[in-house]
Amino acid sequence: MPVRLKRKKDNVNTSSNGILDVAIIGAGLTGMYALHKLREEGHAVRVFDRADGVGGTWWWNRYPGARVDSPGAPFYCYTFSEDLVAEWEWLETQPDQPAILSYLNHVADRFDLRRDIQLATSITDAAYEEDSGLWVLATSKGEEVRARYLISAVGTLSDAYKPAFDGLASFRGEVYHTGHWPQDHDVDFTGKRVGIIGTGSSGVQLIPIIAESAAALTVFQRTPQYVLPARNRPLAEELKTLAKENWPELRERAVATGRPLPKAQELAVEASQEERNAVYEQAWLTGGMSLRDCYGDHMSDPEANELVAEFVRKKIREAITDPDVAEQLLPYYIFGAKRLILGTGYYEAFNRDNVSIVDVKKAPIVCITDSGVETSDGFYELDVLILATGYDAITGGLTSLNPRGRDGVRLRDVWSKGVQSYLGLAVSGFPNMFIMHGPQTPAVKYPMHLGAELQGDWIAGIIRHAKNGGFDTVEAQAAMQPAWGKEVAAIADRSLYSKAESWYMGSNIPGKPRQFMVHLDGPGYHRRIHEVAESGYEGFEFSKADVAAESDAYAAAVLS
Ligand code: N01
Repeated sequence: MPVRLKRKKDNVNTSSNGILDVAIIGAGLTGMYALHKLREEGHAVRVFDRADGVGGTWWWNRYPGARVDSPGAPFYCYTFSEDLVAEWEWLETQPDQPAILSYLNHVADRFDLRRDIQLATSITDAAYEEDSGLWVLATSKGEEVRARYLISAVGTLSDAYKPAFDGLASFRGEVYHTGHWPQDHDVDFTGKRVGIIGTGSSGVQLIPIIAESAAALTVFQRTPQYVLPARNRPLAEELKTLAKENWPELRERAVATGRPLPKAQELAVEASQEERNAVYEQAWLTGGMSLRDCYGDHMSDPEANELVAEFVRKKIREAITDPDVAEQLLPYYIFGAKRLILGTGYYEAFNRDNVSIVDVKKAPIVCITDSGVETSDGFYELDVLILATGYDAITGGLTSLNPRGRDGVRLRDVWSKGVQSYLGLAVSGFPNMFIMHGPQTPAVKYPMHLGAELQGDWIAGIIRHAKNGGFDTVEAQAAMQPAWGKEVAAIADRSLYSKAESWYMGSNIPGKPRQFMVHLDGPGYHRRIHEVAESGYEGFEFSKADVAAESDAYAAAVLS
């Protein structure tokens, strides 16, 4: 049954014919901004989210210790409203999950977003209808929703990955995934034998906290990480003032350079050992991403990268009392190629008597039994098992919905050998569908909220362009996609980010095509999409719904 979306007094933006102008999936930071922007443009918009509250990743990731990493406060926020910047008070350099969620709730109230957000509602199917040029969505509530445009704002880290361990379902203790932490109760580790699989950002934040109360904590580590000290602390008054008083310039600089504050230009390879050590020590004390950012060549020159990598290894050796344990925690791959992690007391946790580490690269997990984890050289009895095993990153949120484009072609089939997109915003064969913070965009390498705003503005612009021209359908031309893929890959090849296994590459998910999914030049990306807009949206085809239906050969063409 189509949902009748009637114009209501309290809901001026819903359409009178029951058809939305825009349906947005996801009420996280991208979806919320898109709603705000598109509603300002006069569109009938509705956002759907499976969660019971707004906030996306910050709604789900409630595990103890969850807090933001780079760039942290006061820059981890929306930038479009100076009033919002002026009125919100960040208290810490790395705000924790409750603080970020309150901020996002404040934004939802401040801009009256909630009236157009439908929570606790999953989109279970999304299909493009050729004749009408509309997207037809099915919801978990049994509704059918029709919309001219579909925006995926499902998030880059929303599709929790649970490895298919044999016997996982048979475990009789408590099992949690960090990305689906219980909403309704605190998890009590007191006196329990806890096992955690995974030492990415989530595991690293959680481990020292569990260690404080668990009887025993066993960390199942596959790959050691470079964990930098977060050094979360109260946000200095000067920084608060600097941000509030100089907001337009800081925003402008962030748009132009990807950073609100200037980046170091000096090169590690050109500094003397003495100078470099002093700079590294200072950066280690300052915390956050200072160590990565204290020289300009860490992520481009392998020699500089090895210098900073060795400095971190030295710090790990110093932090851990048992040299055998330290040895297991030492990373020997490109520093920063896996996302860098900010920790608090992470390495020190391994000095506790109740914490032990198991190298599951050497002795892989064989199965989970009803009472614990069995590896190839031992059995670990547990009361609680935590999966800090990450996400089907960047694409998983959308491919798990698996929308159907023209001729019923599924996105997962189109992307089976790797992502194809134009500007990371649109996919040929999926007219009127736009993706925010998707693959082949700088989503995770650019200030998050600012990136969402620039993409949201761009999408609003192309929809306006179509509307003004009397067009119903906008579609990326298939011919533009290979060149875009090459452009993204070429930038990645010039950096060190693509030189290690990571979720940026899809290598954390068995069977996922290996492809560097992130556009590493954030400012360049935003200039590029701006130029496309200025050119009248070169590479997009605009048409009327009735002439938009394509030949039967279409499916074969996109799948070839
Ligand atoms: O996930 P991850 P995450 N057997 O993919 C291991 C953001 N974030 O949730 O490295 C054994 O990084 C896997 O091992 P390996 C941030 O962008 C931000 O921790 O693949 N182990 C790895 O150790 C982050 O990068 C914040 O060899 C298995 C771990 O599980 C992203 O989210 C906080 C395994 C997964 O690490 C994801 O972080 C939290 C298996 N079969 C998250 N499968 C902040 O803002 C996987 N692993 C601070």
